Amino acid sequence: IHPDIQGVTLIGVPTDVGAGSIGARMGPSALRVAGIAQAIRNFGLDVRDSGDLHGPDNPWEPAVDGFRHLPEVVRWNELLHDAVFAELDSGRLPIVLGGDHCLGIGSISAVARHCRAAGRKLRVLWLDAHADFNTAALTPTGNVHGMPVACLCGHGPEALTHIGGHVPALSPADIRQIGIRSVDEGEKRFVHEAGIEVFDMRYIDEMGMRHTMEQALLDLDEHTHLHVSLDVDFLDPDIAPGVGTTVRGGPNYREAQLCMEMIADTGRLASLDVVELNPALDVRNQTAQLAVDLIESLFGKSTLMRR
Ligand code: B3U
Ligand code: MN
Ligand code: MN
Repeated sequence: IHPDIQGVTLIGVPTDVGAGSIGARMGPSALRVAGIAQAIRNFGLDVRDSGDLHGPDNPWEPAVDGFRHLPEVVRWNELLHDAVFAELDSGRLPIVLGGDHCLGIGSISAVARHCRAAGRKLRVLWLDAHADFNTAALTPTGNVHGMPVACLCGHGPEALTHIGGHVPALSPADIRQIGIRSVDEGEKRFVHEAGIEVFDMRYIDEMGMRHTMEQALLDLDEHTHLHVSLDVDFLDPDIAPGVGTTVRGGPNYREAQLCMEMIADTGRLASLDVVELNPALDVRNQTAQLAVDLIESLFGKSTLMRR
């Protein structure tokens, strides 16, 4: 992790207002039950669990003007923005325990605001089966968990794009997407138009995870804040069934572990989202346990014999 980090704060965000199925609201509990706090404490870090944020219920209504539950999505993300910004401000590494991936908007807009104020460069690794670059016009579902990257890049309703006080919160040049294998047609065109660097599964299959991560982590320096947004559907559903939108053909355990180890080796991790875990679809909490296992690698657990 980043050398300036004073400690780690867990922020539970029990909601699925941006998702197409309910259950991700139980994600924070499942990650706690899988032992996330102790796993990070074992590295000698000061870990504080700040509990869960309290926001609106999921009204489970159809989309209005291309968005499902927009007022509720806005409220949760405003709350999360403030919580993440406060932790970064006190020198701590926030871990967002989602909740669905619409929460990337509040989390990363706070990270971007912090970096702007602190004069840090920002690199966002978006680990996901999906590009999450839809807009109201492009979305086939209206689910805002398919839109956070677009919102962060300034394409979305003002109530979401301006949460961090600066529009756009992110430049496409700050983002690297890894593991992508399910992108809607219009969304694909828009991702290319925006110029986001995407390491899709075809790339990973042909080039390997090592080369992929070397590319995604190029040009980090001592001033870089590295944010990881881990959508659990990044992982192959054979090892991670507990997500609402599984897509086969994802990274296996060894690839995912190497991905996390190479991020750890940079020593630049400064914030993290763990989202889309849906315990209602899981088997014996194995997906939460896997997420915790991979987070241990992300924090520096090494299987290396040498050194
Ligand atoms: N692209 C589809 C599916 C989707 C995106 N993110 C998730 N699912 N988790 C959509 O609804 O926008
Ligand atoms: Mn996804
Ligand atoms: Mn996602």
